[in-house]
Formats: sequence, structure tokens, C-alpha cells
Amino acid sequence: MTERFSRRTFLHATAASTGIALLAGCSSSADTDSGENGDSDATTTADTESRDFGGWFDRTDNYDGVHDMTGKDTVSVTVGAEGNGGGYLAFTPAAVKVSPDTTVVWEWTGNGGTHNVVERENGLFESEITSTEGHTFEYTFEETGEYRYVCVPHEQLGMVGAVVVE
Ligand SMILES: [Cu+2]
Repeated sequence: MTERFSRRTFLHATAASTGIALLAGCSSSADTDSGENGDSDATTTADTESRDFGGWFDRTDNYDGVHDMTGKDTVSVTVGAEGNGGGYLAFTPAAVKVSPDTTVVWEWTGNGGTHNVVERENGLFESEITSTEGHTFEYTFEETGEYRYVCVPHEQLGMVGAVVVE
């Protein structure tokens, strides 16, 4: 009881004395619209966490943990990003975590030849196979679970991805 009271008092005091700093922090983190054009913005601001995909990403050299993008209506993943042997044979981020009913939009860079996005285990989605810059494919994940997908032409080179819905 005593501890809780003193902690609350402390938080109050902190909030009051650093009110300006807190406001500045809030506005910059909520300001996601202005960063829409930068790929790096989306990847660097997301929290990442480790997760065992049972060897799914063993050949994927750009896999860098699960990027937490929960709470968004749409999340974009780059198709034909640099990676997996020095070419443009990667999905970035390779793994994302989203909330139910989130639409994931895959966007082709036009690099690395032809790519596609295929969920093969249950046939949930399969995109066109194309090398067109700016091409997009989207799928809305309604139910929680772990979804894995591949680029069929480059799967053996590590061009695979995952969407975790929680
Ligand atoms: Cu590919």
C-alpha cells in the first residue's frame, strides 16, 4: 500500500516536471504519416522481438526478429529488398506482428527479377508473379495465428516471410 502510494506520487511529480518533454515525445511518435515515404522509418521505429519459427528463416539473411506493427490498419512489406546473397531477393521486414483485421500490403521495388507472395500451406493467398516496380498485393489477416509465405522463384535462396497475428 505504502509502496503503491509513493510510486504514484513519484509518477505525478515526474509528469509535472517533464510535461513539455512528454508532449514532444508523444507528437513525434504519433507522427507516422510524415514518414510514409521512408522504408527505414517503418523498420527502425518498430519494436522487434525474437520468436522461434522452427528453422523457417534459416536461409534468410535479412531476418532480424519480428517487427511489432500491432494496432495498425495496414502494414507494408517490401518485395525485392536487398538481401539473401547480395541481390534484391528479400522481403523486408521478413517477419511482422499485426493485430487481427490488419491488411498487409506487399509492395514491389522492381529489383531482383520476378517475385510473388504465396501462402502454400492452406492456400490463403497467392499474388501475381511480376517484376513491376510499384506493384502491390494485399491480404487481410482476420484470425490470430502464424502465417508463412514464400516467393516461389527465390524460396531456396531465403526469400520467405512470416506474419504473426495476435
Ligand atoms: Cu523473389
